[in-house]
Amino acid sequence: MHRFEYFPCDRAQFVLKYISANNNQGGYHYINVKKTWTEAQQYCREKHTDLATVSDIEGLKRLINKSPAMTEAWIGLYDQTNGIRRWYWSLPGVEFSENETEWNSGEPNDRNTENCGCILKSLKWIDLSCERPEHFLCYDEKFYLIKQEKTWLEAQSYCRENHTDLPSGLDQLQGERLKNVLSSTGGKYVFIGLMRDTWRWSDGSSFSFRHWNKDFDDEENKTWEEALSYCRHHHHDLVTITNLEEQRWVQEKAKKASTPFVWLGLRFNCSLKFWFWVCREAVPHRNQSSDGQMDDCNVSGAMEAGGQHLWFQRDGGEELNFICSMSNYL
Ligand SMILES: [Ca+2]
Repeated sequence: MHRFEYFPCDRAQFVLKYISANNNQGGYHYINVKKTWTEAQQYCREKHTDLATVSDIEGLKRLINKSPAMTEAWIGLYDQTNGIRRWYWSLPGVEFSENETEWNSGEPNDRNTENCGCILKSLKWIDLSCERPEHFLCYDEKFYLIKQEKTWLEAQSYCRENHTDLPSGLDQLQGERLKNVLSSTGGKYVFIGLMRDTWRWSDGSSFSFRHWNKDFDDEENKTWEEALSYCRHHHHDLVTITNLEEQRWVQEKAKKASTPFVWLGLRFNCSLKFWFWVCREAVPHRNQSSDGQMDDCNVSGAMEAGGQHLWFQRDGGEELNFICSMSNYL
């Protein structure tokens, strides 16, 4: 039963659960307690080994099987605050080595942040923006040149679903066979399994395994007002929910969010003290309510990405994923 209600923000703080790994047994232990990431890390280090490290897709499956009740849970992956980036190969088990690289001259030059790698016909590598859609190579014993433009993350998913992975390591990325495959690129850049990021595992292991949700990315995090404006510009509006069918549609989308909540087109009028759904015909404007009174609060409604997908009151300045409605009926 999906109740239409909201809770104050302080009840929504710790919706995440966490998993700790026992490295001796190579297993995972699902802890059904709500804590912040730092508290969870401390707990795991005291009572087990550390927060869970996931080294490959098989490990991910074991982790998920071990915690059937889980909707979302902390793992040991964290973004370093000082942001030192490090190169990785996409294929689990292949370690990146500075001594085994084939950078083109002047590369990697990191122009406007270039965290992914491409290969040229000459078999030399360049760094390139991960968001820039390019053709790409997949590998499983042989090469597959995929002439579809995808971002690096999309390319990685494609290769993992259809082959093994993006080609990784100098051993794979050399030889006449590769040269022959690349001869038909028409001079386009081709993504390979090279990426760098600032993420690290809590237990210090250097696994390159990442499994980011690609339906939402950082660029999709917006304040409520930015989200409203984005949806109105690119789609129809921020999503509204007026019946159970719409709730179900939105909660399926929300499950894929990278933030714990997703913005809905739900707004609170602070001076008149009521919630309302925004619609294009009645444009709400913060700081000015319908009777002209100043309205200095910035409170909007968001659905929790996991759990029962209840709605919560959130500060509109928070940067969250959001869901746009595509047409008039949603
Ligand atoms: Ca470059």
